[in-house]
Amino acid sequence: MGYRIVVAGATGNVGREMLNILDERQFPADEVVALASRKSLGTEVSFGDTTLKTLDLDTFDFTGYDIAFFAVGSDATKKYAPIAAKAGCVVIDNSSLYRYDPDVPLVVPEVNPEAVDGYAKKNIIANPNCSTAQMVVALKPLHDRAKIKRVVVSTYQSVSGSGTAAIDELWDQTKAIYNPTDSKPPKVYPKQIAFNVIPHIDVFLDSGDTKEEWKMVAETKKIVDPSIKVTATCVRVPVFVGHSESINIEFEDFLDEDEARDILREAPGCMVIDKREDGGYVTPVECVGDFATFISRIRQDSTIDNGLNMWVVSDNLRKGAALNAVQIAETLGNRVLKKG
Ligand code: 11C
Repeated sequence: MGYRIVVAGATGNVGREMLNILDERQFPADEVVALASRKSLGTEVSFGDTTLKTLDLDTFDFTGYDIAFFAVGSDATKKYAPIAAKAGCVVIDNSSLYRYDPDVPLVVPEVNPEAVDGYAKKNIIANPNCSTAQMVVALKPLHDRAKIKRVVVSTYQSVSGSGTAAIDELWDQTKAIYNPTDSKPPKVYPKQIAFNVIPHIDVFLDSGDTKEEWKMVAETKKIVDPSIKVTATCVRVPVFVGHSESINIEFEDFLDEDEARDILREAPGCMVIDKREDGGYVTPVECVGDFATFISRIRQDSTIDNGLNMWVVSDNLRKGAALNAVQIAETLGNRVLKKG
C-alpha cells in the first residue's frame, strides 16, 4: 500500500514542480490530490500523463491522508497547516512560518536526514529557503572534514523566487526595452529588474540586513551547525530560474582545493563541474530542471590561512523548494512511515 498525498498550492510554480517531481521520482503514491485557493479552483494541473482538477483547500478534509505538501505562503499555511496536522497528515511546508520553531524540524535530506524523526511534535516539517538549501548541500561535506568557522556568501537570485508575477515583470520589462511605448512602472520589485541587479530581497530588518539574508544565517545554523558564522548579501538578478551563489569559507583546519573537489564529487546531491577553462563552470540556465547542486570555481582563498572560494548554482524551484520537499517525504517514508 502506498501513500495518500495532498499538494496544497498546486497551481503555483512550486506546487506544479512538486507534482512533476513526485511523478519523475515515482513516489509511491496511491492517490494524489491537488488543492488550490478558491480563486484558482477547478484549474487543471498536470501529474505525469494525467491531469488533476484542483479542489478547495478551504473545505478539504485531510483525514486519512499521509503527507500534505504545502506551497501556499505563510498566511494560508498559518490557517490550514494546523488543520491538516491535527487530522493526522504530516505537513511538509515550503513557507518560512515554522522554520525557526524549535518543535519543527528544518530538513535538507543530504545534510540532516535524522532531523525528520522529530516531526511528531507538531506533525510538521519545514522546507528551507531556496538560497539556504543549495548552500548547505555544498557546505556540509566540507564542514565534516575541516569544520567551517565562517561563511561570506553573495547570492544572484532568479526572479522565479518571487513567483509568477515576477517572471512576467522581467519578461515585460525586457520586451519594453526594445518597445519603450510598452514600458510600465515596476510592480513586483522596487526598481527595474530587466538588464539590472537589485541588492534587496524580502523586507529590511533593523540591522540593515534583509530578511532573506537573515534567513540564510538562521537556517544554516539550524540545519548544519549553530557555531557556523554566516554573513550574506542577497541580490536579485534578471534570470528566470536558477539561483547562484559566490561562497567564501573559512575553516578551522586547512583544506586543500583538490581535496575539497574530491569530497564534493562524492557528496550526495552535489555535482562538481570545475574545469579551469572557458565555460568550465555551471551557469543558472544549465541547471534548470536538474536535481543537482552544481559546484564550480573551487579555489584556495590565499588571503586567509584556511580559506576556500566556490560558485554554487541550483534550480531554485527544485532543490530550493519542490525537490527538497519530496526528498523530505522520501526520508520520512524510509525512516518512519515505511509504506509503499
Ligand atoms: C527568493 N528565496 O528567491 C526567495 C523565495 O522563504 O521560502 C523563497 C522565500 C522563502 O525570493
